[in-house]
Amino acid sequence: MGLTSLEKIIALQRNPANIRNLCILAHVDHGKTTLADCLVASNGIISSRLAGKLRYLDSREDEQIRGITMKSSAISLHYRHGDQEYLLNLIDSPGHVDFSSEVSTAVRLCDGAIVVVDAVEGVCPQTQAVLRQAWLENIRPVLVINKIDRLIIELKLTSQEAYTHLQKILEQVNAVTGTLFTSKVLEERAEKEKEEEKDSETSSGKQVYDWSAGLEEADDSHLYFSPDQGNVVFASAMDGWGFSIQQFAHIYSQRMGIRAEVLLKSLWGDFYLNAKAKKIMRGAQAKGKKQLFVQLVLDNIWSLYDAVVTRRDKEKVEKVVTSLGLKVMARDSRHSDPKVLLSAICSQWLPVSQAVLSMVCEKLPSPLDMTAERVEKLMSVGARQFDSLPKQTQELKRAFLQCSSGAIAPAIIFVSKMFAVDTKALPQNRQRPLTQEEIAQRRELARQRHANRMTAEQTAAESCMSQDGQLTGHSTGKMESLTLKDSKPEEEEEHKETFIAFARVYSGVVKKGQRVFVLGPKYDPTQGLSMLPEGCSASDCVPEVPHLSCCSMESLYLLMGRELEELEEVPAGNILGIGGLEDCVLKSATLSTSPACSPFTPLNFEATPIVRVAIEPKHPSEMPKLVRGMRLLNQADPCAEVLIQETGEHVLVTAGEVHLQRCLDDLRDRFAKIEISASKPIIPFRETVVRPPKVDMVNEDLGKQQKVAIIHQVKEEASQGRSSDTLLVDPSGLVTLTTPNRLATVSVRAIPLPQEVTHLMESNTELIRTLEHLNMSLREGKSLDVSLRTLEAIAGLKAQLESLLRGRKWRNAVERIWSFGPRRYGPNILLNSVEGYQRPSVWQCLARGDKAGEAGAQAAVIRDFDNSIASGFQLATLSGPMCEEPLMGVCFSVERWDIQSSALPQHQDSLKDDSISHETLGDSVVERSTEPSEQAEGTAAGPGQASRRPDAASVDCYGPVSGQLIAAMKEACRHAFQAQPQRLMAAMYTCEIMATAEVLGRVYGVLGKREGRVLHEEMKEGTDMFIIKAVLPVAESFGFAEEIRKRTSGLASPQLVFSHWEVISSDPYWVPTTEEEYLHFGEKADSANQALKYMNAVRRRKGLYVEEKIVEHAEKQRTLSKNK
Ligand SMILES: Nc1nc2c(ncn2[C@@H]2O[C@H](COP(=O)(O)OP(=O)(O)OP(=O)(O)O)[C@@H](O)[C@H]2O)c(=O)[nH]1
Ligand SMILES: [Mg+2]
Repeated sequence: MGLTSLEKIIALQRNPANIRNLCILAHVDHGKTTLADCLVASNGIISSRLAGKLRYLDSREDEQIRGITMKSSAISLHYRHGDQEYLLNLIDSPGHVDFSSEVSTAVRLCDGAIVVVDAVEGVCPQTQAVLRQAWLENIRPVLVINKIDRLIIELKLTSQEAYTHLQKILEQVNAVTGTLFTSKVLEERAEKEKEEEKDSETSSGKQVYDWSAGLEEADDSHLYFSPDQGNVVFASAMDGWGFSIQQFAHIYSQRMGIRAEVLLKSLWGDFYLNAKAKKIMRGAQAKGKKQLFVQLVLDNIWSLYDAVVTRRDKEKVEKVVTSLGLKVMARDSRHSDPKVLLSAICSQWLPVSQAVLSMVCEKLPSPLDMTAERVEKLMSVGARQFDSLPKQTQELKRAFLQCSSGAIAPAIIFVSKMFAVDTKALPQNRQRPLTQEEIAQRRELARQRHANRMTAEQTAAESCMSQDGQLTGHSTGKMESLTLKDSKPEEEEEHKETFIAFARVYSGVVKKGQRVFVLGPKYDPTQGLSMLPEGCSASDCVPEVPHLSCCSMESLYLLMGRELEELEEVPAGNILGIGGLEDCVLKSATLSTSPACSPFTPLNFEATPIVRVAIEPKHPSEMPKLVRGMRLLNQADPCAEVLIQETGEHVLVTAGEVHLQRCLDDLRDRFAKIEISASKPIIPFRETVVRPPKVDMVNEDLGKQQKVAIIHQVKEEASQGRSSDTLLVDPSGLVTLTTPNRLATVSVRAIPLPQEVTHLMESNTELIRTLEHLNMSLREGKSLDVSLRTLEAIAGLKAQLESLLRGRKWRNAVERIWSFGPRRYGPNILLNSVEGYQRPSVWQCLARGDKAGEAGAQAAVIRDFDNSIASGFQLATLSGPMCEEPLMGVCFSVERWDIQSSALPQHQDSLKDDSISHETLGDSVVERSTEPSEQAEGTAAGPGQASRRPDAASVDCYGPVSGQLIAAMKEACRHAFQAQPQRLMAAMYTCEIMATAEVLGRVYGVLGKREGRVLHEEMKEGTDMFIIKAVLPVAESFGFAEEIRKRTSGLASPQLVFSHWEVISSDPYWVPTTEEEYLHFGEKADSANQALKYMNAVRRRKGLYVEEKIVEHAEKQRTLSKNK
């Protein structure tokens, strides 16, 4: 526990005004964990000599080996600032993109953040990402510019250059904040204007909007980082020093007799000291003078480094040490590494922990300062707005703001992740130091045991002597076997992992053993309140409410880095660990004693899990262990996904290569504890069609004959599989397919969607899903409960689609959209181009009032056949004909759809089976048999007819027609797809690589080899580093980071982030027609067809047919005669 006792921390927990919950955020390797070490050392938990080397919060073995943090971990520290004592709950987070979900879990529980920036590298992609995350969660950041020693030792900048450099870094960071702020102001303004517009819809008159007006009004000065605001610390965590300009202002105000406030304002900026006039003047740069910051601050540090590290000038060092009034131990000054002496001096002179922790106490908010805006954001889930929540729920806002630990305050807790610890490491199972009495007692017991054994041995020896000498061996053998047996259950015990919830109390006091409601993410307080008896609590026997369960918090812990301390109760405003929730919380949850509480908004995850591998145990019999292990892994990792595919494979989806490696290690060593084998990463592809290209692979003009050839191919394939008379392909690519029972015919055409449309649908999947839910409830005749905002968003999407789908081909297309797919929200469209077939639009929820009701009634009637077509489309888009991967960016337009008159006899057959119930429909059956032609003429589900025979239609859907229609629609889509030029789409990563000029060539080499494309390259100002931004196919990315690192001797290390899908330009079905083409692009040529290679790899993995030559070097067999 270090110097602070547990009692002290428990006492501090009760005073929320002096609590700071904060996390350390930065790009990878900018020194978060090193800084955390310095802060931890200030509490005596680790020795200050080891601070920066130990990386105490990286408690996993692989974190230590790889040197990167992989999970966020918390520690509680005590700090005395002025006359106040503070409790700091500090969370160290990982910087690697693969673990950005861990950052989200940390940020949610905090009120503030220390953003660390490397003084050499400046703002990096993850720096931007973490600033954005802090912004999205409304937490306040402070800045630490770290690794300033690198400017001195590595870059060898002068103090003046360093000042300019630091200024640039500040500008960069502020630019990111500025962008976030501006976008928010503009958004708010737009919203306000919209409301105003609505209010004054009738008041006519042209208005001119001044977009910048909002920006001018809004005060943003507190947002920016500036040393004179006191929210910036300059540091070198490794050498243990850090300062804010307050410290220097304080020192010099005494020494120079200038007021501290004046110094504070002028220490950072374009000011200089006029020694003669003893005045601080503006305009240092123009006059060529040294800025105050350089003269009074940086120069001191530079000369210290110069004396200690560069020149090793013993005398000067001694002079400095005595002038600063420090004490340096002899062993430090004699040490062969000058850095030891340096950190001994610096950590006394300008201890980094003091600078950082003072800033934290002064500048970061306490839990009491939580803003109403943040509370509303936390409490309003998805489309629901805070105002639309029930009144009791809205009242809870006060509880958040008060952060009260009173007896009546409802307990509100948020669990942001579950983490596993070894059961043996829990405090209740840990060996505690024994008291004197206990030691004496044990000694006595041991003595007795010893005496007993001695007597037993004596008697045994006596008996052995009388019989045979061998027997003794037998008896010890027996004992061994006994001890072996004894150790077995212990081993079992060892396997156990206990899950602890990483949580924060927002209101009330949580007590050990207390029962609370667990609110799932979909829990609706309105529903809960109406179903639960008033005033009921979690310990009562409550009726079943969807997404609500009860559980008790069996144990509470104080998180102390690698250790846990048991607590009896935790008041509001603190971060804690909760044991005993593993059965009711999967990854995150909201806990409360009040059922009125709404679940918190889900965490913002930046990373998309994309790398998937199939996993199986080395020994098939260990499958159950694997399944259990994967379940535990799923719970323990905020981002990893575990699924079982239809093929029966157990698949693990992770955010990247490093994350994958960690998950596999965890599975092997902790959760499953068996040997496992993982497949090669399964790379996702998408299939699409494109507009007929003008030139082919070898840049030759493509004539009409190519098109005909494609269609020919389709026909050929069709004739192999089925009788070709059910399939008709016309030269324009329209495919007409009849069901095998000849009852229905559909004609479908595949059209490539413009890229922007695909992008739009991709970025709006959530909205499309909501739209689909709305349509579903409309079809079921349920009432709508949507916020205005959602409706506006849907209308916006529709308008955007309309503006993108223009031209003759797309006339009125948006209105005619039938469905999205696959899974009803994917980036493909089914279009209703059937003449005379009216179906309710997917946008029907936008039409309010009576109209919607009418459409709903219609929809209920015709949904049966309509659904078959949509289902066929869903199936077709889920797995395409190229390699059974999902489709993307394809529009299927249904141009004709009829059900033949021959359907009728069949209908009657099926109807007869159930004659009694159908007698009641007498009318409609008669009508059918007397007017058989009607169905043949019209479309099956024309609204007119359907409304007349609602029940008959619903019977049909269970007959053979709908099933065959689904299959026929699916096949028709596949053929229509094949009738167009097909292409594969590859998932792409973007990566930003920083490299020095020397290794630039090698970086390009590796990128080129892996089909990467450089987007832009620029030189980072003030350094000799280049920043290269490139895109790289996911398929080529495995081992990329490793290769780059090796080839550049560790100077460049890229981070890959999934960005988008991209069409691979080569045609996988292209065949060479001339010898020359064969030589250049044939199977054995150097430039293999990339798309074909990918496609065949996927087909091979899925066990599909792959067209390839099996015999590679055929040679005619001949008898070699000896005499030749
Ligand atoms: N020169 C110098 N090196 C530093 C300083 N602080 C940290 N480092 C080094 O930078 C490397 C990364 O430090 P970490 O503290 O592990 O970085 P991190 O931000 O925690 O990295 P992740 O957790 O993986 O994102 C280590 O080798 C440190 O020794 C510093 O002030 N000066
Ligand atoms: Mg770290």
